[in-house]
Amino acid sequence: MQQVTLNAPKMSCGHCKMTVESTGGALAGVVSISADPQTKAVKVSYDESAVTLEEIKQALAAAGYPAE
Ligand SMILES: [Cu+2]
Repeated sequence: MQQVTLNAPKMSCGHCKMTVESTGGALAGVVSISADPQTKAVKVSYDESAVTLEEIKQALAAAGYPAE
């Protein structure tokens, strides 16, 4: 299990939070995802044998929230 905190500066409200969390949560291998539009932090726990950090970042970017 890997745990990372990404920074997604385009999040600004609760709707952004829901979009980020549902996008990340839809990926196989993502165990938990918690986004905070105030701090712009996205905490992700994932199974590195099922999904890569790059795939998570790509999915978030495709949803409009690039994260590093
Ligand atoms: Cu928003």
